[in-house]
Amino acid sequence: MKARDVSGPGRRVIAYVGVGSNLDKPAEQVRSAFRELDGIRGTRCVRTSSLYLSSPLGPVEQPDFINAVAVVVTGLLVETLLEKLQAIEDAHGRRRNGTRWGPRPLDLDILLYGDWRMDTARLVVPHPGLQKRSFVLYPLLEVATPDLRIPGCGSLRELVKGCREDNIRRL
Ligand code: A4P
Ligand code: MG
Repeated sequence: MKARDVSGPGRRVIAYVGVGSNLDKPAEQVRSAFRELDGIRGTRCVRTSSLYLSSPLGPVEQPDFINAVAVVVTGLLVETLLEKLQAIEDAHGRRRNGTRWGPRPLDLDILLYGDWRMDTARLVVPHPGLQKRSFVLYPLLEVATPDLRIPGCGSLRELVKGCREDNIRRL
């Protein structure tokens, strides 16, 4: 892990949060998640992407997703931020029944947390799906500079070049 002390007073980190929903009025779920991100203690949601309609990725047959990316500035440690995101997912009726990649009213993933790299049982940052997923990279490109460094993967510009824009539609 590339550790940097963000616990001191006034320390702030820019984090990118992937937002996804494919149940119970997905577009509304995503818009309300943007507001709730801004309501997290010590955290501001400073930018949000457009919403994208995307075909489900993975082995489970399920409805199309609405995906987006939010930029937050936070004083929270990454583990605390994850807890807050999971509390928001729970408040949106997220059931954790062990089905990975199943349909969900709300999924909030920490895509990036500053320039951190970490790989623990609870958290992998950058999010492992980020590099290849069009429904993450294209909204990310809307809210970040193409020069953004994705730790361990090069620049956002390079990743987008290697990822076709099919299977998503900007709304
Ligand atoms: N976890 C580890 N790293 C992170 C991170 N960076 N951010 C852990 C958030 N959580 C992280 O997540 C399972 C566990 O991952 C958490 O308890 C946390 O400790 P989960 O949200 O409960 O389960 P999941 O989402 O089903 O699993 P996973 O592996 O996170 O799946 P993904 O990558 O979220 O993919 N198709 C389209 N078109 N759009 C989508 O948004 N999403 C998925 C789920 C599949 N297909 C999709 C989409
Ligand atoms: Mg997830």
